[in-house]
Order: sequence, then structure tokens, then C-alpha cells
Amino acid sequence: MPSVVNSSLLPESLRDDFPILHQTVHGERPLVFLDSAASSQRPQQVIDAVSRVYEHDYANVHRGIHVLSERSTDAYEAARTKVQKFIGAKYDHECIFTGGTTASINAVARSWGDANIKAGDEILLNPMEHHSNLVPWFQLAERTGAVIKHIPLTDDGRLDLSQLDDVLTEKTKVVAVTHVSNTLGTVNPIAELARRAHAVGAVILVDAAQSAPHLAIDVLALDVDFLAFSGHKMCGPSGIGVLYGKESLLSAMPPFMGGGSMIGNVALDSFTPAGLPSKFEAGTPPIAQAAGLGAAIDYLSEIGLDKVAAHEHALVERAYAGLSEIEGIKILGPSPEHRAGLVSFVLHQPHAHDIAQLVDQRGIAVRAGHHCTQPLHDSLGITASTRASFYLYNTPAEVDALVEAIQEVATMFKPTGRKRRPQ
Ligand code: 7TS
Repeated sequence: MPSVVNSSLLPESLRDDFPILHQTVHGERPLVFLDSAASSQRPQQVIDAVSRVYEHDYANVHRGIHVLSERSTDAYEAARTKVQKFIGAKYDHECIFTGGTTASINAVARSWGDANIKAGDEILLNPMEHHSNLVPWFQLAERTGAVIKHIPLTDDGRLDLSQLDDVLTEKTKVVAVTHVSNTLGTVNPIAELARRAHAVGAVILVDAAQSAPHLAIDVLALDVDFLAFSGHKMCGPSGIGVLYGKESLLSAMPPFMGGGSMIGNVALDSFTPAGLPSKFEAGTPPIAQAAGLGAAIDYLSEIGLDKVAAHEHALVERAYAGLSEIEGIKILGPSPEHRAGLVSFVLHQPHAHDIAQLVDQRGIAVRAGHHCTQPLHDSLGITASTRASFYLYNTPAEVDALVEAIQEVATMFKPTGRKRRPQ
């Protein structure tokens, strides 16, 4: 189990749990991994849990009456109970295993959406959403004739709640919103949005891809109807995610995939669905991945999400302060008090992809591009940005290495003559 300290900053010894971090790249450059918002790394405890399933316990779940199937089934269902506790859900059958956040959101848009949305109904989104929380709703609108509306953003990249009454009305049937923006870092006020959505009779779906790994979540306290997140961003395996839904909503929804495991009974031309959660888990599920996700939840819970959040907050404050000093930089999104542990920015020059390549030569891994938030980048008048994202294993020294590298790149490309506007 990881060692824990009482201060807000986590101990550097925690890095020892992550074998992948202990390597040099491009010669003798120590790897500085600042791309956890895309996918995090995983500790030995998680790698061991996955290996243990394959080495010792693996069989298909919920079907074989033999010892390995029983062990696999126990591990799979134990992981579900861990997810339930992790997000504070009332019942474990409200936690459906999916392939990831994208799969979870698509499932709601397909199943709940097709059953509940009709022409003229409104779907409330906002420009900071990841494509995964936009496109499934656009597709639903295309299928049904529903209307897409957006909550406008403030200049500093927060939801402009002063304009919420204009777009959240009796016509609104669903509010789909990210908890934390993967580009701006903004932390959105989910409890307030849930209250306002419910007041007009709408349901709220929260994209927790960037919050579940970093902040303590309590779905009952937030009173959200649906919540979606991915294992691979929270120290767990790829190929598994979670869809949480309130029992009353999930029970009324039709299955979104048909096949084995999701049935109560099948005849030659008809079927009855199984109860929750099987109804939504057709086919062989991600068995070893579930055990890995359970181990990741144990790992994060042992450290404490509050400590993880405080650690990342200290890192992002340091990065924000350091990067702000660089001439010609434009940091996207709000001040550190309103953001989680990531920072995206543009320089006068060069392009984000070149920045990422130049810092990669120094061993620093960052992401460049539109980060699947093209409408947001369009609204900011840019095509791409560079993003550094932090997790529990990052250190202040790594933040300093980033700032120093970006400073060097900015100096290398300092515009001569007439001053240019940022990209
Ligand atoms: N929602 C948000 C807010 C995300 O950041 C991502 C992935 C997704 C949904 C989709 O998650 P998936 O696990 O289904 O792929 N975000 C990123 C990113 O920022 N860079 O790479 C993936």
C-alpha cells in the first residue's frame, strides 16, 4: 500500500509505485510525464491485480459453475462494489461497467435519449465539452429533431451561470456537462447545475472523465442522474469505464446492446431483459480490467482523493505562476482557484505541435492539439494548444522543468520586429 503524509503535498516516494516513470528517454533525459489527462500511468499494485487474474483466476464471469469462474465473478462484482463506494452510489447495481466514458455517454444518449427525447425538446450543452459529450447528443438531435442549446462561457473559461435562465427552460430535457474541462481545467459547479436542471424537470449527465481520478465524488450529494468515467485516467486499465445512473432511470431504460448476459429469457423471436446491472452488460465484459479498476480505486482511496486534489492544486498553482511569467504566452482558462490540475496554453510561436516536440526532446511529455475540444478552440480563435496535466506522481521539480523548457522554447522563437498576437 502507498505511504501517506498529512501535508497537502504527497511524498515523492509514491513514485516508486509506478515502474514506468523510472526511465530516461532521448538519451539520458529522465522522463517527465505530464500527459495524465489523456491517460494516466498505473502503479505496480494495479499491474499486479491484473496479472493475478490472468495468472490465477481467469475465466468468463457469471456463467461457469467451476472454481475459476466463481473467482473471476467474485473479483468482477467486488470491483463494482468498490466503484459504488468510490462515488457514493446508493446501490452497486447502479454502476454499469462499460468500455469507458465515451461508451457510457453514448449509452445514455442512445438508450435514455431515444426513449425520452422528441422533436422540439432541448439538449443543453456548453462549448467546453469534449467531443464525447457533444457528438452523441448531436446524433440524438439528428435522430429525434431535438434542439441543441449551449450555456455560454465567461471570458476566463467558466460557465456563465448569469445566462443560465435564458437557455435552461421547461423545454430542456437533459443537461450534459463536464465536471472538469480537459482543456481549460475549469471545475464546474455540478451540485448547482443539478439543482437548476431538476427545477425545470431535466436530467443531468456529468462527464467525470477528468474529475473522478482527481476529486472526491459523491453522486448523492451532487444529486446527479448519470455520471460517466474511464478507468485508464485513474490509475486503472484501459478498456473499462463506468456508467452510474439512478436506479429509477436505469430501470426504465431499454438495453442499448443485445446479446449474452443481458437477457432474462430468449425465445425464437423475442426476449426479456435481465435486471440491473446485467441488462446493460451484454457480452463478455472487461474482466481483468475490472479487477484492475478495483485495485486502482483501493490505491487512490488509501491515499485519499482530498490529498490527491490538494497535491495537484499546488502543482497547478506553481505551473500557472511560472508559465504566466513567460513573454507572449496565453494561458487558457481560469485562475488556479477555479481549476483542477492541468494547464493549456499557446505561445506567439511556435505551433503547439512543435512545442510538444521540442519539450519531448527534453524528456517532457505533454499533449498538443485541440484535445477533442474543437468547438472550444474555435471559439478562442485558435486551432491548437499545448497541455500539461498533473497527477499524484508529479513533483514540483517536474513543474519547474516544464516551465524552464517552455521558457527556452519561447526565447528560441521570440518574435523580432513587430509584435504578433498570440495564435
Ligand atoms: N470526456 C472528457 C472530459 C475527456 O477528457 C475524455 C478523454 C473523454 C470524455 C473520453 O474518454 P475516453 O476514455 O472514453 O476516451 N480526454 C482525452 C484527452 O484530454 N486527451 O486524450 C483523451
